[in-house]
Amino acid sequence: MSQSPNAFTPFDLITQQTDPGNPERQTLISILHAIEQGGRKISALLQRGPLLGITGSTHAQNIQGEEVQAMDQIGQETFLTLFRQSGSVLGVLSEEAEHPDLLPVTHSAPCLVAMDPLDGSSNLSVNAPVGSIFALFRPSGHTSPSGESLFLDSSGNLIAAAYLLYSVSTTLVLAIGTETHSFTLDPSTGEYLGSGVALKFPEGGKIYSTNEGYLPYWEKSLQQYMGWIKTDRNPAMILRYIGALVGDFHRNLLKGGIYLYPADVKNGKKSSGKLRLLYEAYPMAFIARNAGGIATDGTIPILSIVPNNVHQRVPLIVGPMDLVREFQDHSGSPLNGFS
Ligand code: P6P
Repeated sequence: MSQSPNAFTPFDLITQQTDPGNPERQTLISILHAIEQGGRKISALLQRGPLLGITGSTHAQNIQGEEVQAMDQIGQETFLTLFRQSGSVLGVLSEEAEHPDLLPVTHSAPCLVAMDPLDGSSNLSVNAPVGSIFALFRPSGHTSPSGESLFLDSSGNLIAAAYLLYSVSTTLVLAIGTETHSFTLDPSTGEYLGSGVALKFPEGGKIYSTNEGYLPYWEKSLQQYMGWIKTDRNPAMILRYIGALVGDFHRNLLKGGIYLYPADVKNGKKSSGKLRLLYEAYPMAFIARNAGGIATDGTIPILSIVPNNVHQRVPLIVGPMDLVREFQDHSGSPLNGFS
């Protein structure tokens, strides 16, 4: 129970969206405690990041071939330790680790967690927003020879998603059941407090978020869409791009905007995109769906994509239904038949 009697907390949302007899309720509460605690620790560290010398690069590379920032490792160790201590997490798949970590559990209905512990960490050196992203899966129950097969078998059982946004304030967005809610960390009490009103994308937004530096490598239909939104569309759209998915997504969720990280085509070869399906695209798609939006890979809904490897990359188009439908219509694959 919150110290603020009228406050709505993430635990209230879990209680509202799960049945009392569901053993997963306690699991979700336990995992949420871990996410909240990790958010408090990382938020406090980032307030003093430059003074602690933790906003730079380690000059090492992760499994993705990307330069590892010091805070990537701190985020990885922080959340992995907290999930291990929770006794409610059967395994953790992370952007920062090649293989999933399988953990000892004490709860009767543990979950799997896929995470990007510190998304957009290259922003840290310039004091720009970063985030942590989580997808929670119900284990399939099949006997799995490896952590990878456990996650691939369970990828269809996404039951909750969340992100932490470390910016002017620290925000926790949690999607479970049919709702998505936002909570703000009060550093003086350590509580995450929300309004109790579910988030819904505003219709009629005019923000687009993408790295237009790659425009020359995009498919012609996409280049035409990018031209149309700035000229013939009424009103013309405006560009806002933070360079961290969580920051761009959160602004678009509140103001009405579309985020696009499409595949590019170089030397006639189409890439798979940059963002990872299980711990970036899936959670954002789940959060967006509960807020009246949708995520696609440019052709099909993200949530209908079955992964073939745990670090699989996909193109990501995500935002309110009206803007994603408009994108699909103007890039040659209308948004028909999407539930
Ligand atoms: P680019 C951060 O590295 C990230 O994965 C997302 O958070 C962000 O939206 C995107 O990549 C930024 O990529 O190529 O524009 O720097």
